[in-house]
Amino acid sequence: MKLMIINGPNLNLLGKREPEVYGSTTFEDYFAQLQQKFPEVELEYFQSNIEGELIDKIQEVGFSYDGIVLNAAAYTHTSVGIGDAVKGIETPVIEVHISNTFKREDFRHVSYISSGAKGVILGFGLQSYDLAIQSFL
Ligand code: CA2
Repeated sequence: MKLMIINGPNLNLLGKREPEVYGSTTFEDYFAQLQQKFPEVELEYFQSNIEGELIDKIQEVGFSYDGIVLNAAAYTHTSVGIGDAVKGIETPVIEVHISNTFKREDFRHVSYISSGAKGVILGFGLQSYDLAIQSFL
């Protein structure tokens, strides 16, 4: 089972800024915990602040990996390009969000990813990623 976690813009700041919204754990530390928790899964992680790089990665893994766990962050609410990429690949995508975007500003209630995703998990903190991985097992 080969899964790729893809994180979008500013998620490299996790654990370093706004801990009241996003918690105080860095994604690198959390990723190490996930690798320990799911030793049977070949788990990889990619983060970029650049829309085109996220699309390139989705296309690169989207015909060979068993699953993608995608937090497109702010691009979730703006990017037709990432939404199209998710629809254009074969690998199933689970959309995840750390926060419950429906409890937040109206612009976060729109997702260009959800209609192409296999499922959506949001609002469980970093555990949203854990739940998304479990959904593939
Ligand atoms: O809740 C989520 O996972 C989001 O995808 C996070 C995005 C936000 O734009 C989405 O609406 C919901 C923001 C990620 C920014 O992460 C930061 C982490 C620490 C400090 C500052 C930003």
